Amino acid sequence: MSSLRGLYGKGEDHGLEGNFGVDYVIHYRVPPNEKAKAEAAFVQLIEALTNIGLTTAVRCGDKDSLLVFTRLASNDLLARQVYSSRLQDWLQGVRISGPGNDVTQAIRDEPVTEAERLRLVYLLITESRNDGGAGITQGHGQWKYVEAIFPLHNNAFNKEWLHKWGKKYVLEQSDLDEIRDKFGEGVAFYFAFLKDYFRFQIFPAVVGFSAWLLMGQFSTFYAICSCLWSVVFFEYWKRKETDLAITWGVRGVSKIQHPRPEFQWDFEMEDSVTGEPVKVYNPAKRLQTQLLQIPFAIACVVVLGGLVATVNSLEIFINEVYAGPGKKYLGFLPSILLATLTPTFSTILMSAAKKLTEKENYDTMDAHHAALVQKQFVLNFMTSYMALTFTAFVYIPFGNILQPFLHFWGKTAQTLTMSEVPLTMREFEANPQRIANQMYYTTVTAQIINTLTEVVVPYIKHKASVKAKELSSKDAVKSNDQPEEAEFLKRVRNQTGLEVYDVTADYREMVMQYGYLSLFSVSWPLTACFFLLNNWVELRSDALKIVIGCRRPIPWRADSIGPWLTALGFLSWLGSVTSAAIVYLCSGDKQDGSVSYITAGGVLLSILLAEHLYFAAQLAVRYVMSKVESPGLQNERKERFQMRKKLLEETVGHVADEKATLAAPGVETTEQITRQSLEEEARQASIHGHGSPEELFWQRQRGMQDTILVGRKLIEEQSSGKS
Ligand SMILES: [Ca+2]
Repeated sequence: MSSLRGLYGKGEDHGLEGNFGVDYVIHYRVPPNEKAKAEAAFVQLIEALTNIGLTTAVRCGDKDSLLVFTRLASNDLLARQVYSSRLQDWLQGVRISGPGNDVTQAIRDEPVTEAERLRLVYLLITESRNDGGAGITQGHGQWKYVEAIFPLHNNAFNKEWLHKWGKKYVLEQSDLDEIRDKFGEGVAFYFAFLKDYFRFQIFPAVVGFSAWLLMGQFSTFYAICSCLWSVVFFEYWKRKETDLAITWGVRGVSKIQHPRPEFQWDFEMEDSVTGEPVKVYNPAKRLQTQLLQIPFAIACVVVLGGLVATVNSLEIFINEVYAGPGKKYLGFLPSILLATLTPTFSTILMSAAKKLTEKENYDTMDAHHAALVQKQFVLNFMTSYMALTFTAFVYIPFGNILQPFLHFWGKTAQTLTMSEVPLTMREFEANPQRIANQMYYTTVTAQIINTLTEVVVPYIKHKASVKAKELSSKDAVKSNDQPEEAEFLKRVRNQTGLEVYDVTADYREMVMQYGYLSLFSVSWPLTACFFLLNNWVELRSDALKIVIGCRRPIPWRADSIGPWLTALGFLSWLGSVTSAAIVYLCSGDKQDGSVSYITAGGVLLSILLAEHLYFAAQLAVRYVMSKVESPGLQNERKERFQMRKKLLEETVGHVADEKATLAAPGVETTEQITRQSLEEEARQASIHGHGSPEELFWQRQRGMQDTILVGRKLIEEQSSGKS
């Protein structure tokens, strides 16, 4: 079979050499007071890795930790994994054509990408033993000392990526394909979405700019254009998403579910369709927990809504009514309150959301993730849009109902200043410009702050912590490194300290931005212009964030932007309602809150409400119906399952027979070092020279026993260095 590098397309060599061919690094913590336990678990770890066919090598990590390097022991194993995974994909309906019977040919026809290789190795490491993996679950149970399992950045590619995107104005499909090959479809879908979203924004930016010049705030023309735009964009993206999934050969992968290791089941039963044992958690119990979402949502509304109403009315009081002493400085008070209290409250609510989702105890990663995203969305919706909603729907049209609030603040101010003379107050009058100022803040100021906190701050923090570590442990760690490995090991230790890349956070940022555009941009039509600028930078700064601020993500596959599509659809729909309502309520001279006007508004709103309640009900029914499997669908599933099972048994059994003579590759490398083998090696070395640095790296520990011995020695040294 071709060499390891032969499996890849051209131009990949450099990256592999840069990382000595390491597939994954396992950061293994050895707490000084649990040394014996950690050592025993370390031995189990190396054994488990070796048994599934990985070669291991151990080096010293930073303080009280080891770095376990792993890579697939043989090309045959890689070929078998790739083939089996592609075959499964075909059987699951993800791939349109099967990989054929010849393993070597199949891989030659479609070279293995880095992302595919890394994903398969990750699955090998983490999948349960029943599924043929090592069952290593990071930080859980037996593996609680495993702090992280991550692939290493391909530096050559990263450099080129940043360089290329920095010079280009418009990104092409090939740019996305490259990301897909290196980081998997999960990340590639995000960049694909952002790229198209950016392109589409040119339209509202141009229309918005013209509307701002010619018509100002609250123009009906802009509202109509903006709504049409969001409908078109949403429908376009739905199609594009499917198209991309087909191009990348991942359509339907979201149906292949990965079991969640933390899932706790009540009992096992036989699946009525497949006859296989399935682990079941009582659905009634889950429903009970899910019902807690209602008080959660109410808590979000009360806490964040209350905060927004309080702080906003205070701000209105200070800026627009109050004319007493210290007005200049008091003006900052509401912003400070909002800036400190909002993150505090949302952190508390977010951790509640996480706990709640964990309690809901989903059996698959996707279900868990979707449930969490749903709650996050509610929370973000409140924190992002509350203040604007308040201004657009309370302050501008019905400013009068704020009087009691303003009165309250006035009294408070009077008490606080303890002055006998009544404080000077101005007559309150709602100012429609207020919403434009708020929009300016969210589109310009907040976006700049966001970019800084997203990329610059974490980078500086990381650099500082690296420096601090270097200063505190200058001695032991470095002196053990072989000179030719020192640079590499430094890089790896560096990466262990980086954050985990979370594509969800990036999606959330963009979806929330889409919400501002769709819900409120009618009150300040320049919105899209600034978002357009921001997103040109965002595409590049997010790339930079992955490269310098995060560990390389596990290259998961995806066939869409996942639960965010629903959020996008919801925001598009809501945008049509809010835009219409804002134009109606805020434009013209209808700001006096007269009775006839409010009745008219009430009528309009109730029509809208009824109409949209109908849509919501329709959606809900569709959702529920899609959960109930009809007999026809069940039959189809049964047939498919049987076909899959039969074909898998036939084909994989056949492949396994073919390879049986090669024996398990991991075990092969653990043979005892005999005199003959040493002599043979010396002979080989004298013929070929001493081999590449990559060979040397892996040959320092030849097999499982060596790695275990060296690891134990390192643990011993680290702890004796302490005492
Ligand atoms: Ca981002």
